[in-house]
Amino acid sequence: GNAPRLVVKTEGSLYDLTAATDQLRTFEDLLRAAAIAKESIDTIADRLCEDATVLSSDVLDETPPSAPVSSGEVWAAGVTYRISEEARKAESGMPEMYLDVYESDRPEVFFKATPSRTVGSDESVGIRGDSEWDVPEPELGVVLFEDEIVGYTVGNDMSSRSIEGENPLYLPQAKVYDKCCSIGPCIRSAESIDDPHDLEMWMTISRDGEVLYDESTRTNEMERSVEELVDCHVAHDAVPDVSVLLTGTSLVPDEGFTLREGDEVSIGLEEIGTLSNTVVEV
Ligand code: DO4
Ligand code: MG
Repeated sequence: GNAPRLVVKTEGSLYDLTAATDQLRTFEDLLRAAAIAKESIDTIADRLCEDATVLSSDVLDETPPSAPVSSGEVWAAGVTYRISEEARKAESGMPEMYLDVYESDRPEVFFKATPSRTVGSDESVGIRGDSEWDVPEPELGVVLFEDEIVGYTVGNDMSSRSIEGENPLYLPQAKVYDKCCSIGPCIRSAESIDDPHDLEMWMTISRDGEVLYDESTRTNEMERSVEELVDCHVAHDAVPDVSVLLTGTSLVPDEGFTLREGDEVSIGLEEIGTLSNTVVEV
């Protein structure tokens, strides 16, 4: 049916935790159960897997997972990779402000999306009908619970470069609109990732079966650490218990490229997974 189920993927198997205990239907439920038990999410999930139903690995192909965080807010950091700083300077009428933010102590952190504007893997992401130049932004997503990093996910900070380029004060319109954000396909627990600052990241964009963009990079190209971005995100602001912070785009298609309805965007992050979305005009 449409009721959410919580699934844990280990190296070998897939487990349905909702079958083990009807209390756990979302990732947020798992976070709260771990907090009450004063255990890590890995420890509690490992224990629950002993009583959980084992699922066939085909289940996730037949029923793609929805966005793995369904409450709270998504925020995003910007201009954290040199490639993003250069792209922004090129598109903007006010280029110097982007160099300032790349180099200054205070990073750029902005509000990105509510759950109502966020989609999961295999759902559609939006481009605005009043925008002429649109790109996906592949980003490492940090998942926070009560201001602590509990996991990582893959994010797509869909952006209108024409609207942002026209005037920086239009940034909220370039960034926040229907289906502007995608996260998924899963959350990888923080304790199971060796180093979030050294992961390969790649993106492909296909149109009518033809690959138009295919590039990769590593998160070690990021100018800032995830801890530094999180500290800035939660300072002086009571962010919701559960929130996702995207950490800035690491790949930017060439200037001549804009997304069109029907394009397929896939963003992969080593050790986490691949987030795939089809583009729709909103
Ligand atoms: O400064 C505008 C947004 C930057 C951004 O989203 C990024 O660098 O990823
Ligand atoms: Mg971005």
